[in-house]
Amino acid sequence: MKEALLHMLAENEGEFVSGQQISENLNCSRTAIWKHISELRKSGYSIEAVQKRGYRLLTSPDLVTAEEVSLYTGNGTFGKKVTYKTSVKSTQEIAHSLAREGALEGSIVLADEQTGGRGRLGRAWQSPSGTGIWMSLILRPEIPLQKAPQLTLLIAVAASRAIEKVTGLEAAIKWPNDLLIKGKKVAGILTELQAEADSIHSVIVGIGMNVNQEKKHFTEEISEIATSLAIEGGKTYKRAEIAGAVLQEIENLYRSYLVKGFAVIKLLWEARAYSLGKRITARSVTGSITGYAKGITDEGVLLLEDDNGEIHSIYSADIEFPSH
Ligand code: BTX
Repeated sequence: MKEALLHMLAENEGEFVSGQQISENLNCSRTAIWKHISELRKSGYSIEAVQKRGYRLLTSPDLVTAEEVSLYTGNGTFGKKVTYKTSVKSTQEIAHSLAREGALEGSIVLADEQTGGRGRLGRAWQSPSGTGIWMSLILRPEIPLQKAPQLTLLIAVAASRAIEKVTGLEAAIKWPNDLLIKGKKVAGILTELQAEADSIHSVIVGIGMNVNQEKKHFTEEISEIATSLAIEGGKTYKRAEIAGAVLQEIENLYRSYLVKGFAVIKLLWEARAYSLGKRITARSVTGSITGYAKGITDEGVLLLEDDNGEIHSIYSADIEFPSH
């Protein structure tokens, strides 16, 4: 009800919507409307109320609540079911238990702050409050287990396209899971599976995107390697708008992927790839190899040619750019 009310006000932004119109459309009493208006005001919405004219939305806060995100998900089904928390350890943890309880594909978990946000290999992901998008999305693709890495690449393409659509900024993809603007990390993707034998129950896709941080918000450890959309764009953005665009882009690419396969995604990925053709070092638990990044396979595996001309298939690694 609160969500529907906000939709009505947002659709008529700057215009008054009468109490009668609202109560007819939403089938509720004037008292109920007033209660929801008060709640929205408490969450930071500035809503003018004028007798005989009705209500008018003046400004909205930068929130990633279910109500806000639903304003930007269009006709898509991804992001229609939102679990929003002000502060959590990690949205991945919540999404994992929702997935085990049978949550539908496209359900998301969003938090304003994560106190134990995680990256790959147990690394930490800094997720301060009110600054970024910390989101986990539940997917249930009917694909063989070995194709799961393709999803990380699909999500990276979708997130990069969403950034470009909303901000005009170009974010390049560093294999497999980083988005970079001018060589600095603006977003990271963490793909985790719930699987048995070789069948996938669900894929929990974690997306962390730095939106409105200023340089001072980053700790010393990452201040030289991290950036945000606000730093690069020179202005702040509505996080819900970007989250909505990310979900719409993911859903479009994902639907096409399920029908047509990885070929189109591969082309889109290569067009945005940062590391292709460059000399790189792929570092993993089993050691490191230096050479030229030649491309990705149809499975989403990185091909690296070492100095002896031997081609290596890299399934999982961190990519570094050696200085010589
Ligand atoms: P990653 O392992 O590739 O990157 C982690 C590394 O990135 C850290 O070791 C640090 O150097 C750097 N880093 C940490 N925080 C930031 C930041 N805010 N901006 C830029 N660089 C940073 C990348 O893992 C995958 C991250 C996924 C995060 C999402 S947020 C929603 C979901 N919940 C959760 O706990 N994780 C995911």
